[in-house]
Amino acid sequence: MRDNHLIFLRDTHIKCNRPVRAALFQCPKDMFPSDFAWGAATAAYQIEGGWQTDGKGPSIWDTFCHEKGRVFGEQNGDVACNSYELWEKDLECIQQLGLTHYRLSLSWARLLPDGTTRHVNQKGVQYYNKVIDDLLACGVSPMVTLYHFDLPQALQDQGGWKSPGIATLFDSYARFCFQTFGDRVKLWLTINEPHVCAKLGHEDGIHAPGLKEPGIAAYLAGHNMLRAHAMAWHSYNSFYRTEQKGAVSLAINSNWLEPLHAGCAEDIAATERCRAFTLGWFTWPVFVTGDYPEIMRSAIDAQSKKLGYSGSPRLPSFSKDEPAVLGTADFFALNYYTSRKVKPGGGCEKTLCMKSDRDAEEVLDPSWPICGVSWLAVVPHGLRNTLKYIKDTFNNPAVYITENGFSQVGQLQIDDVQRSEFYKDTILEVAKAVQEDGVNVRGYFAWSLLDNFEWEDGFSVRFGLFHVDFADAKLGRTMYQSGRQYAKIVLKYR
Ligand code: PNW
Repeated sequence: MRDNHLIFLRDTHIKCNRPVRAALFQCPKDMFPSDFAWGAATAAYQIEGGWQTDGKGPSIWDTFCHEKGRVFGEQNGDVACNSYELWEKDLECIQQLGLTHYRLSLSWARLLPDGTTRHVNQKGVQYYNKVIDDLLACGVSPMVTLYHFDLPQALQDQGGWKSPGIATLFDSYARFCFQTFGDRVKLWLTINEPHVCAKLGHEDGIHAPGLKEPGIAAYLAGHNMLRAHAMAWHSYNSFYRTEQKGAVSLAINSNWLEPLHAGCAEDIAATERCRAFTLGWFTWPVFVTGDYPEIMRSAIDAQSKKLGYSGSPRLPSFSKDEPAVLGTADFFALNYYTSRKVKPGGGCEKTLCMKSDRDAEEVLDPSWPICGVSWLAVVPHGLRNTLKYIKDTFNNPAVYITENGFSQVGQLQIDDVQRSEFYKDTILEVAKAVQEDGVNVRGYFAWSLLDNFEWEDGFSVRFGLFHVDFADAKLGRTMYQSGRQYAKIVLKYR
């Protein structure tokens, strides 16, 4: 069994500063460290189905999808890939790819149906025990996300992420998971993409819980996510680390950002603001200062003043009486998909909202190809730039790329040439980041193992390395050409 989860914290002797060849397969085998994690990722709600099976409680995504008009084609994750019953099929896919690691998330409401440890659903525990044990038996290390967008509905009914009490409830859930699975799971992520969760769920209302409370709720929800994350990290650190010897972080999504016009002072300033309100929002507290970026706070305060807002501060402060948020990541987990050019503007002048707080508009460069979904411009070198930025800004942390991918929409193409090329091009950029920029990249996880429920886009957007035939009750999995390509890469470099 490859049991390399600990080495990454101490061992950084990657041979670097070598020029990288123009084509990935011309690069030598030791282009990546020998213990590099080659993985694919999924999330519980997107694949599991079994939404009411064996005592699972409802989550906010169950509720959201069952409301009219929320999701493309009124689709939902009731069945999805049915990984709850077909896990062994997923395991076969993982083995066909030759992965060293698999990133999955736990459904909080499957383990704790009402969100609290008062009632544990043993069937849920058994399910994840089997998944973890099967992976280890096949020599695959699990990376486990505790929270990937699917809050137990019972906790939403008590205020969800807007309620301060959510942090201690999350901490209890996290401790339960460390206690139950931590003997075998050595890589943990607390919360996936707090930025997407907070903004899409509480500002834009396009993700569950579907709240549209612009300029207020997202900052509050994000704040409580950071408090929850910090408490869970401290719990691990105090009670589990010595014995279990794992590592805990949170997954940060970030676009690569550049000023629309390279020399333009306004565009440069807008880019800085945009970065502060996206990547900075969750990384400054955890990695840099223990508080939000100064330009974020001052922009929000100025806007509150301008619009005569007199409620409590929209961007909360961290209390000195709670576990510190600074220093609560054992590695940097990056979800990277795309890039943007930035210029000032985009706000809704007269009303409170995040857009006018940040006064920065993201635009696409017409030279970037769009793949599948409209937001996903394909910019592989944006990943290298982001990795270099992380090295320089956060003091050279160990980095896992916990998600990266390319989607397909419309006509099904199993021979997905463009997506195959994408994986080669992108992983070449990772090699350059390692070799030429000396970034301590420890792993790469493709999003996603399977075509799955792509949130508000339902099943219309396919990110899988395996196609899933949702029209057939058997939900057969078929490897895409991009899956074969990724398997070739993994085989050469693992
Ligand atoms: C991530 N955006 O979400 C999630 O972690 C996955 O669950 C999801 O399937 C994947 O990316 C692909 O979308 C994102 O609007 C959602 O920029 C939205 C954005 C980015 C990432």
